[in-house]
Amino acid sequence: MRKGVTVWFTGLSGAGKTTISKMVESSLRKSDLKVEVLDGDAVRQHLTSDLGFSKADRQKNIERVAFVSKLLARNGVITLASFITPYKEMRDFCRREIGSYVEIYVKCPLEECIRRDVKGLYKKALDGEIQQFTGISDPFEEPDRPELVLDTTEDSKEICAAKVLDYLIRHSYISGCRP
Ligand code: ADX
Repeated sequence: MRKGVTVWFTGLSGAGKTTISKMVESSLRKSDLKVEVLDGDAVRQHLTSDLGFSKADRQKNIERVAFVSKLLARNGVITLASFITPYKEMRDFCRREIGSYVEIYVKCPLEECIRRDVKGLYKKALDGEIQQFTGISDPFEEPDRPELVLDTTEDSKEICAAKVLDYLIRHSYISGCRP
């Protein structure tokens, strides 16, 4: 059985984590690879709906996802996990716990995320309607040793997805893949 891997997308809300992971997912599926997507907004509606955004709750959120990712990896699945994962200690936990772990920093300046404001949450956070919002009233510690950095202000989503696939091929997680 092929070795599973967790591709962990970290970055600010609106940076492009979900968009890129969906593109990677579709390419992997076309190549008949076993793939699963775990995404912050969806996971928080189901697996972690009891949790909020305090540091302790974010920690629990990430711990549960890491646990599921580990089970999937054990069964040869490529898991694409998209979570802000704002604290270094959380990402270090994932790396230790999951083992087969590729960290991808989806980089986008805060000003650009605020400009995009896809979900309208930055406006609410800036207006004080949402507390503890990452980048506004809660920290985001930049990753210091990600396997890959994707800059979504420089590269298109297609190029970003291609860079992820290329990384997975070069490190023998997959043998090839159609874009
Ligand atoms: S994490 O910090 O625990 O990794 P996660 O990725 O699951 O966060 O959830 C982030 C998503 O929840 C955001 O993209 C946004 O849609 C929503 N959200 C709601 N409130 C907040 C908040 N206070 N901080 C960050 N994201 C929030």
